[in-house]
Amino acid sequence: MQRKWLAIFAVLMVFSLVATACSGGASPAPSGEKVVETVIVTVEVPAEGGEAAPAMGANTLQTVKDRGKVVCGVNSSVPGFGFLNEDGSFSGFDIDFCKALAAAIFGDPTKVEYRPLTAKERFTALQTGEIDVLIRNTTWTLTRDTELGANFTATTFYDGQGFIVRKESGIKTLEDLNGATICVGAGTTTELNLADTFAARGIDYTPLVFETADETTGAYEEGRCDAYTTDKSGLVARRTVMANPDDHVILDETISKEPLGPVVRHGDDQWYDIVQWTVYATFTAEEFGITSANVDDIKASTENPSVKKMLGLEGDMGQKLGLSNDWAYNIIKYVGNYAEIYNRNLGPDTPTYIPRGLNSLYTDGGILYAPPIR
Ligand SMILES: N[C@@H](CCC(=O)N[C@@H](CS)C(=O)NCC(=O)O)C(=O)O
Repeated sequence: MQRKWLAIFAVLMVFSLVATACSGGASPAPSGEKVVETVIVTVEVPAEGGEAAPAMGANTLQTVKDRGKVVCGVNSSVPGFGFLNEDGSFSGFDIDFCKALAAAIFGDPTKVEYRPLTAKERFTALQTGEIDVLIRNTTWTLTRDTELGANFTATTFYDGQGFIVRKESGIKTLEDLNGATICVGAGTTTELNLADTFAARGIDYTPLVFETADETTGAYEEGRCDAYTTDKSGLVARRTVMANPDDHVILDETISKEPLGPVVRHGDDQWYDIVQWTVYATFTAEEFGITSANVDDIKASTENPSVKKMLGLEGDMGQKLGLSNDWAYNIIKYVGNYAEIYNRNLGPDTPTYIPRGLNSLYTDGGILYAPPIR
């Protein structure tokens, strides 16, 4: 049957209070006003009723293989997570999962094209097929999972929203922020949580909304805001690039759940599986004590059937994903297990140190739990 598809661009929800990126200006919202997330999404609808629309690039794996690289939508301004270095390279925790995916597919972690995206641009880029996967401190929510055509794979980092203030302000609690001006990024869960939480607690505030972290924290550092709010990981990260990091303190309170992880488009289950099991391979390698340093020795000597399956010595696990059977070996060899990825970017020896907390394996008191590779 011939099918016609009509692509319509819909501004799903419009938040009128967003600053323009170019001007860097921002217009305050009247406190208490309902805030909705700003996203532009492409929706495919059948011109004549009937079957469901095929997803953009429904065979993403083939597209990626033909192209010879994965196009990964990332952040470029959050040190430790997604950051564009002066030499033009990207680094961070999210970046390492782009590399892990490339290692799983190509046996080569460098086969990635990084596409820096603002919070507001990211879902459109995913929808239109501009990127294969979004790995950019993106929170899994019901609305994004449904109306935005996004599918969230395994959570790589359990986070929550916090606030940073100047130490000299003496602000210690959210209630101390009554009457404050608060800097926040557009197109984020952050804006929504801020509005909901402050309304529910009767705290009066004025948001100043910007499209990039540089603009948002810049305005905060200039003293235009009393506080800057984002995911706590983002607060730790962005404090490291402030002029005087020690002048700022992150408040204890966490106002939301922000499960962050890689996102793919609706409609390509195989690709979803590949991205999800790439993450799970890093958890499982940590659980088994397999690292980039010992993976070759373990592969040569192991008698453990679970390890054999994971490393491609039996069971054809990779083939079931559409990959080669050394997919997980390549992830571990070239990028490392979850602990290696975490410590490289967020460990005690980094400027962006964040204690593992919830992001420990379930065997260590955290909530990272991978289903069995078998
Ligand atoms: N996890 C939240 C927030 C993600 C987010 O984009 N946060 C901002 C904080 S200002 C950011 O990372 N901005 C970096 C940039 O666009 O330069 C979400 O998914 O909405």
